[in-house]
Amino acid sequence: MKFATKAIHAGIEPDPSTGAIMTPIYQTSTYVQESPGRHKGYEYARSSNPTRTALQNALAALENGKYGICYASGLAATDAVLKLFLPGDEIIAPSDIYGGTYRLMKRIFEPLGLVFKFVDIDEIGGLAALITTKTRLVWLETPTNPLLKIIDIKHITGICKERNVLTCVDNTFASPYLQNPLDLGADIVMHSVTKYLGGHSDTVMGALVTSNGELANRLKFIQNASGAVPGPQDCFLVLRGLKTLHLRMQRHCENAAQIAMWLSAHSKVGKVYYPGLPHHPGHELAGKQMRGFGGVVSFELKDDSYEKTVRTMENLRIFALGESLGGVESLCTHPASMSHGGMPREERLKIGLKDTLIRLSVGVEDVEDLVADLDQAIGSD
Ligand code: P1T
Repeated sequence: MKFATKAIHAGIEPDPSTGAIMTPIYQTSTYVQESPGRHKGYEYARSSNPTRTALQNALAALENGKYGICYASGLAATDAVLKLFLPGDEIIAPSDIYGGTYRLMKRIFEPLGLVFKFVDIDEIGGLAALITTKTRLVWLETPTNPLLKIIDIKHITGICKERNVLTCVDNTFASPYLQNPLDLGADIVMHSVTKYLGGHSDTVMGALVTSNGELANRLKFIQNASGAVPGPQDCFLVLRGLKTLHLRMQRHCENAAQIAMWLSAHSKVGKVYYPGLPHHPGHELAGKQMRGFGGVVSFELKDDSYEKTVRTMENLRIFALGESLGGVESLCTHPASMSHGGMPREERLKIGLKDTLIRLSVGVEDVEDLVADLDQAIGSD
C-alpha cells in the first residue's frame, strides 16, 4: 500500500459491534469479564483500549514498523525509551535537540545514573570514537529543533549495528510522510504526535514504533507499568488527523519553501535555516534521506537585537506566537524562552541557538497571506 492509502486505512477496521467506519471512542476504564481471566482481549484501559490499538496499528504502518506504542506525550515516549536502561549505561545524543529531551536526560535520568554524552552535531561523524562497551543507545533527532540540522541516519545506524548499540530517531520534524528512520536502520522511531501527526493543535501525545518484538514487549510493559497512556478521545482525534497527513505535509512543505526563499531575499533578514535552501549544509543529505524538506523555517534578523526580534514576533497577525509546531495554523516560536527554555543559556549558545532566533511553523494557509504577514511584521519599523 502506498502512503496516502495507508494514512486513511491502515490499522483501522469497521467497528466489530456496529460496523461504524470510524473507530469509536471507547471511553471506558475497564471491561466486563465473563469469569476471572475470561474476557475479549481487553482488561483495564491503562493496559489497552480499542481506540488506542487502532491508532498504534496505524502509526506502525505509516512508519513501516510492526509495533506502535502510544504515550501521554512525546516526552513520555522518550521517558519510556530511557527506562530501558540501567545506571552506568551510556547514551550518546546530539547537543542540538529539543530542549525538553535535553532536560529529561540531564535533570531526570542523569541523576538516576544514566551517563549521557552530548556530541556536536557537526562532529557526529566522529561518533564511532565515543562508543564504549557501556554504550547502549544513540539518540538522534533530524531535522533538529530548531536549527534544522540534518544527520545521516543510515551512516549512524550502520556504525551502531556493528557495535551492537541501539538507535532511536526522533522523527517529529519530518513526520513519516517525509522520512522513515526504520527503513534507514533505526531500531526505534519516536514522535511527538502533538505535532504533524495530530496536526490540529488539539492533542498532546507521543508514540514509539519498532519492528523488534523484544523491544516492543519491553516498551509496552513500560507503557502499562509506568502508566503514561493517552486517553481514547485523543487517540480518536489523532486517527482523524492522520487521514490528511499527506495532504497537510505537501502544503506545509510548499509554503515553507516559499517563505524560506522569500526570507532569504529580504534585506532585513540575516541567516535563514531551512534544509530546502541550496546553501543549507544538510541540503544534499536531506534530499537523499527525506522526501521533502518540512514545514519549519528558522531565521534571525540582520539587526538581531533582542528588542527588534521581540517586536517582530509581536507584530505578527496570522502567525500566532506560541510554543509548538505542526498544526494547520502557522505559529511563531521564540526557542530561547519557549521550546529550549529547559536548556541552560550557555548550552544553547554553544549549539548556535541565539536569543534572537525566530522559529516559524509554517501552516497550510494561503502562502501569499503568510508572506504579507511576515512583510508587515519585519518591515514595520
Ligand atoms: O510536547 P511533547 O508532545 O511532549 O513532545 C516533546 C518533543 C519531542 N521532540 C521534538 C522534536 C519536539 O519538538 C517536542 C516538542 N516540541 C515543542 C513543544 C516545541 O515547541 O518545539
